[in-house]
Amino acid sequence: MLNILKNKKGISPYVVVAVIAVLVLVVVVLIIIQQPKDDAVTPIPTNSGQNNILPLTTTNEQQPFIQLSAQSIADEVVDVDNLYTTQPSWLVIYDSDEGGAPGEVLGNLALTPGLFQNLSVPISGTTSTVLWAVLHADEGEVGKFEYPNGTDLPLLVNNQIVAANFSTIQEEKELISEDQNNAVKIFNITGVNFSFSQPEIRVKKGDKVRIEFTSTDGFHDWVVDEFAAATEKVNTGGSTSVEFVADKVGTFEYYCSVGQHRAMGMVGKLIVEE
Ligand SMILES: [Cu+2]
Repeated sequence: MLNILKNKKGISPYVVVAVIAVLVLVVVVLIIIQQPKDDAVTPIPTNSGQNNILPLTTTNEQQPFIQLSAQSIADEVVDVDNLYTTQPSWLVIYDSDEGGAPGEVLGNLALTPGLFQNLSVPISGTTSTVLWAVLHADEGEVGKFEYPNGTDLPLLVNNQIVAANFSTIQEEKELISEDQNNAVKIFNITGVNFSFSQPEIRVKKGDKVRIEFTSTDGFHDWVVDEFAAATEKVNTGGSTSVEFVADKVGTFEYYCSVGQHRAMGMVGKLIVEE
């Protein structure tokens, strides 16, 4: 054995044996580390589209509960983070009524007893900013939602319904278009003796407008009376700017207020469209 291990360079066979022993030890230690611990938490499966049921081991003493987060309901689905129930049940999603309490039923999902994570409940569309999730009993014919006419009433625990409300988040699309509406429309206009580089500019009602004005020849400014907007007067090479909200529809004259420049034709049209 030792003769086989002995290599041509004459390294001591004892060194070779020691190295092999160390390697074996390292492998054994690695295998031990890889062993799952008995007390490790069983991971909750999170595959979407499936309602995941966990065995009722540690939660038998627990009361039913519902946990959900603020979410978009643009896809007409309510996602429930965690839910626990002790009997055949319905998870019922309610719109909120005028007083903010559960109102119209928007959707439901049948549940067996158990602890669930990442439930998805299809609902009909609503524009409400607050919705409710309420646990109902599944009595009578199991799997048939017998409510409000029937037996499947809200589950009572200590004389209280098991419910959670949550906020709905506006669609991203709407938020983006709002941002666009709030964006500043910038126009670069230059002035010379005696005209502006742009005879007209067009914006939409409600637009925030910024005029970046530069004089390339002479002493000028840019003024529109109807929006009380006026830049400073600047000399050749100077730049200035003014910002205003075009909150009126119509055609308005902008002009240079220096001397007789307006009368000499240093004007333009600001057109605000609906
Ligand atoms: Cu001028």
